[in-house]
Amino acid sequence: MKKVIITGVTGQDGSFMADYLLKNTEHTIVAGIRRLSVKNHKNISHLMSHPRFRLIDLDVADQANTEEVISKEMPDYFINFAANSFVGVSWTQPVNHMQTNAMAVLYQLEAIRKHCPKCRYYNAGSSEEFGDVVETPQSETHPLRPRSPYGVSKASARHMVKVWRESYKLFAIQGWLFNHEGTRRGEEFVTRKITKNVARIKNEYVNGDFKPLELGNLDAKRDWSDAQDFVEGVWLMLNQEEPKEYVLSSNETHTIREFIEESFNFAGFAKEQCHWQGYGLNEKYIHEGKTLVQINPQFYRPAEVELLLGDSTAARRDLNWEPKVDFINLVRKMVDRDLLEY
Ligand code: G4F
Repeated sequence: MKKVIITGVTGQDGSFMADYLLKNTEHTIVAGIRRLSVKNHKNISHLMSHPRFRLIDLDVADQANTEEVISKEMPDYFINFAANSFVGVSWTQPVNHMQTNAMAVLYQLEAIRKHCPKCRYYNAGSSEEFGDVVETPQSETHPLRPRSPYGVSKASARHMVKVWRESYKLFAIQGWLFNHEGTRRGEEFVTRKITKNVARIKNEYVNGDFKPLELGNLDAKRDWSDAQDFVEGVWLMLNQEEPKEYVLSSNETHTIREFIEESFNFAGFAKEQCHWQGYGLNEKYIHEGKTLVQINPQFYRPAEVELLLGDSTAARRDLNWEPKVDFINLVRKMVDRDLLEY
């Protein structure tokens, strides 16, 4: 029986990874949790009494705490999903992003090098590292051209992982994960913000009095997948013979506008009965004379990654991995859940 430390286990990816490993392996999961005065255990409440699941205090931004945990636990795997993952806030909290997303990785690599160099290490990388892209689709060979402090923090971590892997022969990798969503997605990310608000509007619409959903740039294109498919890809990446890094993506791209249309469509606001009206800041999505969506300039970013489209050919070939849920089914799954829970 092996031991896997997962950080960020209360978040979407960490909790899905814990579910996946408890179901598909015999390993013990040691889940690192940052101490908070108000607990945010919703995504792991179903695991609390599992005999192979244990919580420990771990603040990844604290070097002493990180080294103590790693030297005491001596894990076989360390999966770092703890991060500030919301790109939009990284302009107002850039230092915090560097500390949590980059310096924390350095603390982990150093502790693993000193105390358990056989431990297999995964850090969450991002397609945001590709930034203002110069080739489409983006594969493992695309240059790093980040457009946000978040992207810079992830690109910095990538360089550290590479240097520690090559200098100390660690099994340390950082995949490039394109956008991945699901029913545990945080409500500030655009997909969940849309599906939550679609559920709200669907319920309030009958009274005729509802506040439209407010968004920023509707023309950005993203390559969206299901987060549950991605945790499997990460685990396959961690269990190859040699430490190689891969892109995980759906290999399809869609605009925010398409995500909106499909979400409202599933909730009963048929695409054929809705239309877009106006341009730029005045653009609106209308159903029978009522505004469902409007623009709020506050949700625009100082710099935007306009287009992400992944090429995960290498992961599909070498890891025998492929996503099971496509764009339409991802939208349907998220809308269905939010309608049910509203
Ligand atoms: O959902 P988002 O906030 O995700 P973003 O910025 O693509 O980042 C996500 O994916 C990355 C992988 O590519 C991860 F590394 C990262 O941690 C995170 O999971 O925004 C998606 C797009 C952006 O272009 C944004 O400008 O949606 C646009 N958008 C338009 N209106 C909005 C809004 N985004 C948010 N969050 N809120 C809006 O109102």
